[in-house]
Amino acid sequence: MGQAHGSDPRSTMSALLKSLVGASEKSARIAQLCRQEEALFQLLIEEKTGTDKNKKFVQDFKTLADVLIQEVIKHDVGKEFPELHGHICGEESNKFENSLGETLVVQVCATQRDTASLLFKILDRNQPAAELLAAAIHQEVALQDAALDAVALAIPPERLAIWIDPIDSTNQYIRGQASVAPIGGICPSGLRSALVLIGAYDRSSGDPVLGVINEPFFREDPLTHRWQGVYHWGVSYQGTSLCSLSRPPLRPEPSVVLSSSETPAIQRALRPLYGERLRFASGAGYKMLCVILGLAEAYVLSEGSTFKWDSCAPHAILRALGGGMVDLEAALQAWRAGQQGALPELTYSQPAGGAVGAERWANRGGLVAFMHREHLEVVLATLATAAL
Ligand code: 2IP
Ligand code: CA
Repeated sequence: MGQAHGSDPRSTMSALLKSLVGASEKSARIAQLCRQEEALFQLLIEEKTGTDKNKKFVQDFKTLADVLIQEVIKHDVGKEFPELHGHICGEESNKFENSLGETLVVQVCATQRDTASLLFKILDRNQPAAELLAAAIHQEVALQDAALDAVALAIPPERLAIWIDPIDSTNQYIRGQASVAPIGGICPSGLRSALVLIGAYDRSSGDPVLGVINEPFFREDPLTHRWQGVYHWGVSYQGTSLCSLSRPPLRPEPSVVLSSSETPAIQRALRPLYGERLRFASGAGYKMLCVILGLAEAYVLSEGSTFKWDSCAPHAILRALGGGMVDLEAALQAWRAGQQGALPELTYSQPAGGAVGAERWANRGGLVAFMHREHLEVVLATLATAAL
């Protein structure tokens, strides 16, 4: 147990929740900084052409932003909770090769100066960029959140493990417009869908337990043009549910949110159910957030194109609000077999058999994120009889 938190397990657990929220806030600031500061934004959008294309590193600054954020979360949370060491994982590897062919390990160093000099090497001697990033990485984040302070929970951190998606919807993060008009409350594309996702799951059951979703690009201040973010959290553990949001109602005219690359067969099958309220949006985490906020009754995905780090945090929040996330293929199989009681939810501790690399952690059967069980049943009943 982290020494700083005394022996009361409830204070340890709320300290973990606070630590994850704090890490998401720092991550959001780094993400905002990379879009806001010219020295960093130029690196982010840089398209390599001609001979430069062969330079391995700089073309990957977008990946560096991801890796850095992931390392910051690992470092800050790991320092406070040594029992999580080796159990904080994410999408990215922290090894990089720079243009000189040196392999460098991206990490948070003991001091801001050391981090800046490591970044200086990684960033091909770009000092302004290295210093800006190092300052953001070593900045203290002070949370002022009475609701968070009031949380008392008893979940031993040594039973948990963590999935991080440092920036979900990377494409929109790099190229997304600052303001895209929402349709039915949902932004079809744009920066809004770039999110920081941090989820904790039970190491033995694989169930999602705790989730933090941070929206770094929630609103742009019209005067300063600076980004303002917002975060949401939820906990669901052994019958205890707590959330920063309240459960949205099931609307009489429900809507569904899909990936713009969802198959025509799924779109055809769902059209009669939703009519014009078939919505499209970028970002897997953002679509899950739309269900959490009650902007869509479901997010249906027929492909195995999301990963554990995409779904863990939103799934924990959905559960905290009485919703859930099922494996679409397995749920349809259960439904067709008449086993309609407990539908198979996604779990987070087991890699997919026979897969290699990132694929091991894909949600291979697709998914349905839902808030209301009765609505999930309507979706499954519709898809179970459709020609997919
Ligand atoms: C991606 C991102 C994509 C999503 C894909 C995720 O994560 O959220 O937007 O596809 O499933 O894995 P789509 O937008 O079609 O839903 P990342 O941006 O972190 O690679
Ligand atoms: Ca992702």
